[in-house]
Amino acid sequence: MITLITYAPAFGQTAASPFCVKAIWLLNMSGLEWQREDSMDPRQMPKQKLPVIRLGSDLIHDSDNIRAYLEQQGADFDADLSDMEKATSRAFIRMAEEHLYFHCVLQRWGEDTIWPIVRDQYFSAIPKILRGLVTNKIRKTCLQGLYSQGLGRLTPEERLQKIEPDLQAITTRLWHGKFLFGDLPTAADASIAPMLAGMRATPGKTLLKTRIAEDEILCRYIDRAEDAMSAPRTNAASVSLCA
Ligand SMILES: N[C@@H](CCC(=O)N[C@@H](CS)C(=O)NCC(=O)O)C(=O)O
Repeated sequence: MITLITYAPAFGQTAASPFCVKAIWLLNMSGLEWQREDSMDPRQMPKQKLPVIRLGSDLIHDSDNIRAYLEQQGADFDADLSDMEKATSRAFIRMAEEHLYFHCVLQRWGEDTIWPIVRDQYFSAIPKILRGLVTNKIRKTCLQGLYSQGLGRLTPEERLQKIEPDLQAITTRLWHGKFLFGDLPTAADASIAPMLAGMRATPGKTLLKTRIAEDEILCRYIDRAEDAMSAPRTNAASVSLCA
């Protein structure tokens, strides 16, 4: 049995991290049997990050490696896609995970009015009296990383300007179907939709959250993706997905 080690649910999302939501959705789409184990502490994990799957004594880290493992087991998330679409799908996944993700992190960790709410949700296991001290260090390291990456140097207004063409690209694809590549969810949806959902679910009020929450096309897409991928597929459904 596959065990997914994932962050716990947060802010109405099935997991605090969009990468964990991606792994959950891929597992559900695969039709394989799996169970979840929640953790808020990735320090014992191979790269000190989640998600990870456990198979007996083996640990597979990184949602992309988890996808590859599920594909080795017979899942085909992009069965109906042409080679050209698969190439575009790969670029969309990178856009989600190497760009949209950092907007999501900055929205939660970088904005002084939002951070205390996020901190108390993520780090509730740390006694309140120590929480500020311990988490200030973690927050500082996170924000230093985003400063080096570059996005952390931008104001929320500048960040919104930077993400806008990505949101437009997603919207353009959605003119052609319910999901990014037609009427069935594919691997790209399991990466893009959790990022957008995470932005919309972030507590408080931010420019980015408002941008997503007021966009009817994106909101309907997030809801559709959650409906389609939140529940495990029966074998019959997964066979047709993987056919
Ligand atoms: N490339 C990895 C990214 C996973 C990732 O960044 N996980 C974050 C949460 S969203 C994490 O566990 N961070 C812990 C840390 O950096 O200390 C994947 O696709 O699984």
